Amino acid sequence: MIRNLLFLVMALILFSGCKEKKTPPNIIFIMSDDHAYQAISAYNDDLIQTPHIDRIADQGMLFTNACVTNSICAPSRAVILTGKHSHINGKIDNRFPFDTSNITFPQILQENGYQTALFGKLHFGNEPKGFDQYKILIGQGNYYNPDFIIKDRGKVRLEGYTTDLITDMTMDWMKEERDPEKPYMMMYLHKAPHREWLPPPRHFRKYTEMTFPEPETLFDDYEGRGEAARSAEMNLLAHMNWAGDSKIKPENMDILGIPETVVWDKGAYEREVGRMNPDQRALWDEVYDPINETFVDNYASMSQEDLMRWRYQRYMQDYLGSVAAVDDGVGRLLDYLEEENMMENTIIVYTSDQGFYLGEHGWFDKRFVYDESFKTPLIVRWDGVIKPGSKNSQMVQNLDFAQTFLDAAGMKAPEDMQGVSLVPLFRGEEEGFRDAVYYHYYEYPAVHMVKRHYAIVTEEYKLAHFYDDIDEWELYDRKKDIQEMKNVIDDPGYASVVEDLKKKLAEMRKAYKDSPALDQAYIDLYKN
Ligand code: SGN
Ligand code: CA
Repeated sequence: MIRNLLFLVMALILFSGCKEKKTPPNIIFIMSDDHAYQAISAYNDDLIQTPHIDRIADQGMLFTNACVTNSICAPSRAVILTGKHSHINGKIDNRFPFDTSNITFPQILQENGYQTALFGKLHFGNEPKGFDQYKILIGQGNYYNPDFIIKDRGKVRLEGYTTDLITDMTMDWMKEERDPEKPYMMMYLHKAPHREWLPPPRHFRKYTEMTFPEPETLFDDYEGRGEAARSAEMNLLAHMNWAGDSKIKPENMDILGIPETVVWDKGAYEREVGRMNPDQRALWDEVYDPINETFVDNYASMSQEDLMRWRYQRYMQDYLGSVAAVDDGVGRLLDYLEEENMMENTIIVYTSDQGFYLGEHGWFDKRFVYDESFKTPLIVRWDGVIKPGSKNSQMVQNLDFAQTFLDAAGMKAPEDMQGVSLVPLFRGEEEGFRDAVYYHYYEYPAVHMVKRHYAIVTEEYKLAHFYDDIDEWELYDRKKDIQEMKNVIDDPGYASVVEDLKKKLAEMRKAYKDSPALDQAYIDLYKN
């Protein structure tokens, strides 16, 4: 009897011991490139249905105010991996390679027993550290028949549609290379829906036959805003490529006498559409030739306004067809995880490297601190921790991922990381979360000509300073002017708000170790 009791007590102690030492969670980080939250039905169902991405939201948490620190591809990725702002990790723009002496969260996870892998677009100009396996696109990558760099194998060309290929390699790794003895952290990183927006053949017809609602600000004349908005080159009518983006064949541009928007307008078409194999090309021509023919027939009778509307529709058709393929891929991965009972103790994140303009303010692209590019989708599922179907409106940033994952894995983050762990938010504890975020964009002069600016954003206001070859401040009242159409910096009614925010912004710059001297150093980088 006593022996039995002793056995029971021992078993209980052992059992509770096991419970204490929980296995760190697996982490699946899904990120697409330039995926606007407006094009995810969990956020907005006016444009597209994304049933699979929405599944993550149904079972997890939808962040309605997630944002980035610097709205452009490679810098955003560097912020995510290092947990540090661009001015600290050094990756301020897409031009210069990532400094691999930075410590990244995958390196820390790997050193502490995680199996790590990365598939898809990285865009760093070099190969990543801290991964047991990786297959990365070269630079921006291509939509069809892409070249990849595979760890320890070098460059290979793959045949097929890139979004599907990235999903295939992710699934293959899950099935064949994953070590069941270790927790894993896997990054599944789509190139889509980045420019030039080429959908897969299965979505050609559906999306090109659709007509999409126009944003209210499609014809913004930038009058109520600043010089930076007026001088940016992101307008659908003025700056989008006719061949490269709208898929008008170069020879049809010649017939109609339409000049190239930029010198690489036709080149971008050749680079992408020209890459297709004969079978892919035949399917493409079947759908895109008639679009071209109708355009050639109608062009002479179209007003500038008609052309703007036409370009918006063309843009949405290809962009959303590309998004649909991402959603298909997410669905395949979720199905697999569900079928194999692998959802337990697994964090699944869906996000984008930044937001994107889908015709708002007449624009495409990103870069600005204005909402559509500053905000980014973020949806997280973590069974047993996150309440299914929950929403969170805190101002979380891509800066927070590194500390979040280290925290979830029970590891201490390096002192110099600058984000905040989101794990308490996952648990529903929102008390005392930050009340303002810092933003800083650098890539100027460069494609799209968006001027350098830094900003402070609170729930109520957005104060931005555009500098370098300009010195302009802008203030937006986020509650009263959701579309950010009126810069109220000179409105006397906001004088005390401006004063207060300028003070807070200066404090924030100091706290994050940013400074006028650094701004100047990064300007000088462009002069050498
Ligand atoms: C390319 C694109 C731009 C885009 C940048 C950055 N032109 O230059 O439109 O802003 O990349 O994109 S393209 O026609 O060559 O694609 S990012 O996502 O890599 O930051
Ligand atoms: Ca991007």
